[in-house]
Amino acid sequence: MTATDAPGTTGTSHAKLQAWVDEVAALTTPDRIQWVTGSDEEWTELTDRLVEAGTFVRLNEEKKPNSFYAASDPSDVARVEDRTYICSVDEKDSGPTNNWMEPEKMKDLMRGLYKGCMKGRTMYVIPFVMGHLESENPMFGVEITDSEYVVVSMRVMARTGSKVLEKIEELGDAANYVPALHSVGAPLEDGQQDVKWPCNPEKYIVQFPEERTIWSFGSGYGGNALLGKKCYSLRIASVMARDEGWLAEHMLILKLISPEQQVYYVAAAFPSACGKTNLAMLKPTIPGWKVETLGDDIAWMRFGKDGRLYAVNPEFGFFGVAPGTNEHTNPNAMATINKGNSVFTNVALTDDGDIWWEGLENTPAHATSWKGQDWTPDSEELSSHPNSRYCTPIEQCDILADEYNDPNGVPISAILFGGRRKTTVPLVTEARDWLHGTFMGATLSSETTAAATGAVGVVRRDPMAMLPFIGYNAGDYFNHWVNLGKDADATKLPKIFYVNWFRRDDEGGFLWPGFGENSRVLKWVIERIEGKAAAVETPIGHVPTPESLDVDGLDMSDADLEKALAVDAEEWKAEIPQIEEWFAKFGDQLPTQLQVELDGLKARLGL
Ligand code: SAT
Ligand code: MN
Repeated sequence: MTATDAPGTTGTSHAKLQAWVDEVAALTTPDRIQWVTGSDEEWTELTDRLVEAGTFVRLNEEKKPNSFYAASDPSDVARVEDRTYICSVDEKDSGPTNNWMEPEKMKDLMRGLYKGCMKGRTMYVIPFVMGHLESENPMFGVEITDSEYVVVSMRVMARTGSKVLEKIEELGDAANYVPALHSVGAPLEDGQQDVKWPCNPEKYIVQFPEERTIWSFGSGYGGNALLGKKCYSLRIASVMARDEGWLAEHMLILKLISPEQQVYYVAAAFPSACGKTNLAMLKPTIPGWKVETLGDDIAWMRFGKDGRLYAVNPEFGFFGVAPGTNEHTNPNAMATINKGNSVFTNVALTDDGDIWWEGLENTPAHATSWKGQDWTPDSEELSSHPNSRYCTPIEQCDILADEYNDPNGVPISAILFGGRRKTTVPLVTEARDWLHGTFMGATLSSETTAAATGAVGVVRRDPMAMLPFIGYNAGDYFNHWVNLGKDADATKLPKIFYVNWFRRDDEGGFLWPGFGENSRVLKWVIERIEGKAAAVETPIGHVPTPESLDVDGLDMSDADLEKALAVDAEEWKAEIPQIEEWFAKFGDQLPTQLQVELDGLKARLGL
């Protein structure tokens, strides 16, 4: 049997798409080809297959209906940034923050890996759209994968299936779709027994920006394998956005309703595992304020006819960090996952067929850890990997804003940048203008987390929380931000703020309680926009006076509040060489406007 005669469900009338699928099948030689329809029967068939293979454990129907537990290979638990490449034609277009290889060289290398890599497996073809199928210019993709886990997860995270394929066929050559090829890289010899989590020690996550193509090999983990997410909606989409004058950003989108029923939309960028999902679904502690959510990870922002910046969440689900999520930190996420239809990866499995993780209420007396070992509260090892995830449908979220379904998105009033810093960065700082806000974003720093492999807790610059996701030269990306501001009506641009929920006191404890209390910061942000709240001008921007922040009913000493808001000139002076070193990486690609901002900051610090 040749690969292209592999039995399978029907193909497509779209000649170019069919040709690509045939070409991939000929290279990867799957036993079967299945076009993903998105039907309920298909979900049942796939999840049954995963249960049979041991990849999934079906959870207790009463606790988590139609939900599944999976434990990955211990080596395949996070995005692999050192194996992630932007293979632009010209090396300069990927640098200095991305890995690069000549596109043809990478393709040769990867063709070698893909050759026969789907033997013994089914090759799935997943038509999907990021954003709305009804939008003016639907952002299609087609992912080919040999992983049922990926198919099931993609169904939660993106709009997939026959309806999407029909639209691609209807549009014919006018349909722009991103071909995205994924394999776990674990072919099966005849009669060879599969493992629960097939993957390959050699991994490549590759974007070809000019061709708008994605090739991924060797990993089954979310950000490496669900190619609609980071690979398409950030890396490839950021290139499209540069070319077309919009923004593809690593941002949550929330709707804030004041006691006077005024509505504001806020977008916020934080590095992975720094609380985007919690902020997106925040339950305000201050009376009369309400939050609804639109997205927790990605925002596509385009200018509307009225000159304002409108944001759309291209995703269809939440892929949230599990540990630390509970009824206090994120009651809305808990309610969402408790409705079921979810996949939990690398958490602990309880004896009654439910899931548990560090920080969740009702600690079980015994559970099976993500590594498949007995776990009790006395165990030294964690029950769940720090980057363990829940994957759950966004439409199950009780506080999902109606506007989520509007293909035109919502007009953004404020953009927050934030990182995880023990010192230096105050609770909230308002930028003087868009350019200063761009400088704040470009110099954003955060301590690394478990969301990527590598050391945790190391301070690194993470511009706009996009360091692992900018699909082109980061200097050009800064320039794109600068230019958007230059060309826009300044009065209509979102105001930019820099927040840090993670500042510590001398004993190492958090100064600010965070979570629902962050509504107090959101209130100040809105009052600044309305011209109502006071601020002190500091070398780094406008910081709240202690009186201007609503701390009514908050159990926090004046001294701690002052420390949380403090701008310590010595700490900032120590920050300058790091920023200079960071900017030096960009050479003449750094927009002069940002150098001018840095010079201004230095002058204000008396340097
Ligand atoms: O694994 S993902 O990249 O999708 C999640 C994250 O790290 O933000
Ligand atoms: Mn993310």
